[in-house]
Amino acid sequence: MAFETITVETRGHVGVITLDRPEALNALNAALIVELATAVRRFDDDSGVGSIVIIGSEKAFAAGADIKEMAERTYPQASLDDFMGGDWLAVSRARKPVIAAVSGYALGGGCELAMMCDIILATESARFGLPEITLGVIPGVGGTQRLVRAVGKAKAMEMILSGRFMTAEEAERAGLVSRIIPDAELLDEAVKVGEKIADMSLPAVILAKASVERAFETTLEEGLNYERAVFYSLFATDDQKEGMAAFVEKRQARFRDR
Ligand code: DAK
Repeated sequence: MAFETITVETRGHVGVITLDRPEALNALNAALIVELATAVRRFDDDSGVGSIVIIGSEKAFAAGADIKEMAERTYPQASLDDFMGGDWLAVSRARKPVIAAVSGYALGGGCELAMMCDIILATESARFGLPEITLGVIPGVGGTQRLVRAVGKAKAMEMILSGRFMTAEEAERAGLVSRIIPDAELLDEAVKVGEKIADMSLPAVILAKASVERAFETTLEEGLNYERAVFYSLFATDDQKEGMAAFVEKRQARFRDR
């Protein structure tokens, strides 16, 4: 499938998806969401890929869902069509780690897309916001739930109720952003992080991600039980033997994802 709204490449063992609608600040229209979901699922299924990077342009990661496309929707249409269905959820359902590399605007659905990713790296120019309230609606694809978990109630409420944007520096301080990266190095650094992850044992990576996600879904006791069960299960992998033997033998581990 040839893509029209994104570009896709593989760098080493990292799948890189670039959102590519510069004329609309990468506004997420239906075509882009379908293509993004297709590319994410493809990388998730590709045994040569260990992690995925999603990046936009210097000016915008994504300025939200496409307002021009959404403007004429009616309530029955929005609810009956399931509003683009499961494709919006593809990133949050990826089993492999997904890194958002954010420069410029990450607004509305763009901010929600970044928050579906597992790690957000950002440049100083990054601006995060959920301005849906200024359009007479509210965030619709995770914003009210994920932002509060990432930055706490006070900041989430202010941003969602007033539409205020957060700078990269504030977002890093608040815990939304993992690190701030110089503009020119954003993609290379994101790929470097992705490559580092891809070098690890994939079963361990997938289960580590699933365990962290559990922390948001369950009680501490249940989460600890889940973590312990996963920890024990990894002793059934060859990669556990290799990882620990490599440490003892003072050499680099070579994981084979089994
Ligand atoms: N949609 C469509 N076009 C957009 C856009 C958007 N979100 N954002 C920017 N553009 C277009 C502009 O219309 C303009 O196009 P032309 O007029 O040149 O044709 C071009 O991109 C450049 O934008 P500006 O001229 O406005 O550029 P500025 O630098 O002056 O301003 C800005 C940049 C990002 C501050 C501004 O463009 C802006 O405020 N954009 C809208 C931000 C926003 O409100 N985003 C939230 C949208 S609501 C769901 C899934 C998703 C969602 C909900 C539910 N389900 C699956 C249930 C998500 C909803 C949203 O994201």
